[in-house]
Amino acid sequence: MATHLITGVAGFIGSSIARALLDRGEQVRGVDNLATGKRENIAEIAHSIDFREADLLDLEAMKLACRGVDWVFHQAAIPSVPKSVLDPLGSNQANVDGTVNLLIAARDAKVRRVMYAASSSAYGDTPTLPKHEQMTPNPISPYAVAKLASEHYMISFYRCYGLETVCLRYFNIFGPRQDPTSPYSGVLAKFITQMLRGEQPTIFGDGGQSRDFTYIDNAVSANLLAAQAPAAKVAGKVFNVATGTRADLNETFEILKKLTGYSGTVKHAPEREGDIKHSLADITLAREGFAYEPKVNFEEGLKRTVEWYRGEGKAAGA
Ligand code: UD2
Repeated sequence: MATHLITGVAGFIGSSIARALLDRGEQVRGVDNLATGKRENIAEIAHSIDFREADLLDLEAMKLACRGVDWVFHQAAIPSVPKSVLDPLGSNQANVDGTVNLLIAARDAKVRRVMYAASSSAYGDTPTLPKHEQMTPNPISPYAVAKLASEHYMISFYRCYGLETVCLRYFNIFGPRQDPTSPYSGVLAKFITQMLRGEQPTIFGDGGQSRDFTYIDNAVSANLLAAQAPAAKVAGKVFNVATGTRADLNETFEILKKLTGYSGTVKHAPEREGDIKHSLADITLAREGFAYEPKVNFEEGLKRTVEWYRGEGKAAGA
């Protein structure tokens, strides 16, 4: 049976991929240094996976983790624009040095394919919408630069060593288990939990900024499809993973008011450093490359996410 390695397995996206693979009866190994990942995300699957607490910066640990592995889903990262603005070195270490270590380990272990959690932030603030993969990247924040640098490493390892790599440029993934508790948490996880608690959320800027918010199930399915697609279609390539639609923060706040029952207002604070204004993906390449289709649209994704946080009592301030 094939073995799948997930880096960042205790994170929101990594743990979701793990559950999907287990549902298919696959064998899963996972590494996480628990810097941003949480054991509770893998609590109910802990007995079914080979979990190793390890840091990507530990090359020997990555070599051990890659031993006997066929597919790697590289989700481990410090995923935050503002955090990278405060600590560019830390962002680079986790998001670039860690990736290079993993790639060396995967190459030496003769892994069949590595799927990489790339980021829509690579496009930066270019005015053209939707963003398509042929556009010249224009990263703004250190985080965006680091995620883009790792894309280039992915492609380089395909070109130089023949290690099949696929870069999946995620567009603002959201859903159950996204950590709402850090000041750097994704906006939807923060807003939903705040509004469920009756607390006033803060919009940085005028709220006109828009995102191609993508429900987690879509990202999971993109990973599974990319792993199985013919190499000629995906290896050494970059694909947007999104829905091809966008919503701005003001309209999102209105939808969330209905879903959460929050009756208050929103407050405004200055725009964030390194922030980009609009983000929207062209998903044609992913459709052609591995038959990707967004399965869950934005509103349905919001509904499911609100219900999950409500059910988990996350809004109570975990
Ligand atoms: C970027 C990437 C995303 C992913 C993520 C890291 C883009 C377009 N997207 O997300 O794909 O890699 O980094 O996980 O670059 N905001 C508020 N109030 C809050 C929190 C956030 O107004 O309490 C705003 C924030 O200023 C921004 C928007 O909400 O304009 C989205 O912020 P985010 O941190 O959820 O994600 P973003 O777009 O930086």
